[in-house]
Amino acid sequence: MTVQRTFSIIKPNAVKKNVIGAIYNRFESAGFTIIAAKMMHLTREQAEGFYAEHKGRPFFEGLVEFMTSGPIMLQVLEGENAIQRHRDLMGATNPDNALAGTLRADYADSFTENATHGSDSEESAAREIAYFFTADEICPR
Ligand code: DGI
Repeated sequence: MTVQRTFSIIKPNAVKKNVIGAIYNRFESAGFTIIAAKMMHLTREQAEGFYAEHKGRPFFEGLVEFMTSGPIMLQVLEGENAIQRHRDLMGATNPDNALAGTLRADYADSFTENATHGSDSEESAAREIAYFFTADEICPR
C-alpha cells in the first residue's frame, strides 16, 4: 500500500444541496486527509480544459453547462491507496449503477449531475491537482 493524493470535486448540484460538510465528513471517516481545498465558480474555459478528453462526446456540452452552473468545492485528498478508495467511496459514474451508501447513490441527480468527481489514475491525479492548485496551496500534515 502506498500513500497517494487524489483530486476531488464536489459538483454544483451537491454544493446547492448544502452537503459540503456531510461529504467532508465521509472523506474524513474513510481515512482521507484533506490537504488542500477551495471553492470556485468555473469559467467555460476552465471547465472545457478540465474535461478536454471528452470534447466531441455527445454529453460534453451538457457537462460543461452543468459544471459552470454554480460554485464547486475542490479538494486534494491524501491517504493509503487514495485514488481507488476515493473512486469506491463515490460509486459508479452512472448513479443508476452506484452501490447503496456511496456518495453518488446518496447525492447524484442524474448521469451528468453525479455530485462528485475523483481522479481515476496517478497520471490524472497529478494533472488535475496541478490544473487547480499551486504547490503552496497544498498543506500536508
Ligand atoms: O471519472 P468519472 O467522472 O467517473 O467519469 P468520466 O471521466 O468518464 O466522465 C466525466 C463526467 O462526464 C462524468 O462524471 C459524468 C459525465 N458523463 C460521462 N459519460 C456520460 C456522462 N454524462 C452523460 N450524460 N452521459 C454519459 O454517457
